[in-house]
Amino acid sequence: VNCSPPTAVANVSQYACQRRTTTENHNKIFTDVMEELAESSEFNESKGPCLAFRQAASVLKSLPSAVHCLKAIQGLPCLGEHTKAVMEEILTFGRSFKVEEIRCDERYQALKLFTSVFGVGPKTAEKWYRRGLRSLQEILTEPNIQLNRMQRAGFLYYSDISKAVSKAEAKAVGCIIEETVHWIAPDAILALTGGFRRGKEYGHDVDFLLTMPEMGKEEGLLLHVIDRLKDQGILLYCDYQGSTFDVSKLPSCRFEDMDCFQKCFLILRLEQGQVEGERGLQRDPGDSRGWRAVRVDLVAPPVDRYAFALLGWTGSRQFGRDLRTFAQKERQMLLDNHALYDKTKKLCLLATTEEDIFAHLGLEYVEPWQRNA
Ligand code: DGT
Ligand code: MG
Repeated sequence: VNCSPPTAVANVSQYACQRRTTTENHNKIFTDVMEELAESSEFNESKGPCLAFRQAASVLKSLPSAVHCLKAIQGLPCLGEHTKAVMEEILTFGRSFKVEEIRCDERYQALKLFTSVFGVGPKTAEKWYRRGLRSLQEILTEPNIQLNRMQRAGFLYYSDISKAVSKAEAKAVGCIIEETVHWIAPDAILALTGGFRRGKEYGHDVDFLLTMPEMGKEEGLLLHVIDRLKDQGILLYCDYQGSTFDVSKLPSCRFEDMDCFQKCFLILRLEQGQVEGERGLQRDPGDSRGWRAVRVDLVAPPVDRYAFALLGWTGSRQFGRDLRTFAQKERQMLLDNHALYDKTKKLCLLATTEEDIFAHLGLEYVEPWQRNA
């Protein structure tokens, strides 16, 4: 085995926003394990280890080739002793005993299952676990459990929503959204965001950003879109959140929080016939209904916030996290989905494109398909 480090390794940045990470992951055998360890740490509210595993996975995803021995990762940032021990185990035995132990853990299994339901976060999952519940069936038949509207939809469409959305399905959803939005407002600006903008083949939902070229005109837009989807008979679920955006409170700088733009979390009915390559096909012989439910997010910022929202909603989550950390630690700036604030100059920097934001931060531009950190 050739153990010399890849030449590029010497200057891998600790920040994902200074690395280029495509969907081609040469180190999946390590990163899958690390992401499971991160998830398990998250369930145990161990924030430090959770972040460390996510950062390590992210660095490995950016490497141009597979790691075959520990020597090859010498000098790489964000790989701590714990991570290296896990990698050594995988290199020696082809598996991680630590992660296999976690996979067998009753609590981990239950929390993973419960949080796979739309509308169920770690807190609710933990509450159900403590009440002795272990399966989805037990939750549905437990008389004292009050599900909210989102969770009821989550259970109702569970088998569809827990199935990955393909690129072809995302494209079909894009056609529906585009037609709907432009029927209402021909000059509306619409963009695909999230994982599919980064070129991913599969996703858990389809994310879009929409706005109007004239400030303020975006205000009633989402409600119109929702009405129109309802009229078409394809709106299975809708959670609309009005804007709580307040320019005078910029920047909010609550990193992990949701932004304040008007948005809606939807479940749409997608006809199989509308999906390219699926026309006339019946994928699953047991499923003859010819449609599936798909999770769709729509976010509508005012146009002067569009670039920040686009950058934030394109992700990946880790890429966004590192952009904000880089801004703060290296540039004394605060970045979120709404704005970029220069603490030294005490002013908000304007941007109409993502390129503007990278330039303000003194970063080389990273294309969406290189942000799969
Ligand atoms: P997936 O699972 O295939 O849909 O992957 P993504 O990357 O599309 O993830 P998704 O749909 O959960 O969110 C799209 C991006 O939007 C994500 O990369 C980061 C951003 N985002 C979504 N929700 C939040 C949030 O609550 N806080 C912050 N800071 N960012 C968020
Ligand atoms: Mg997504």
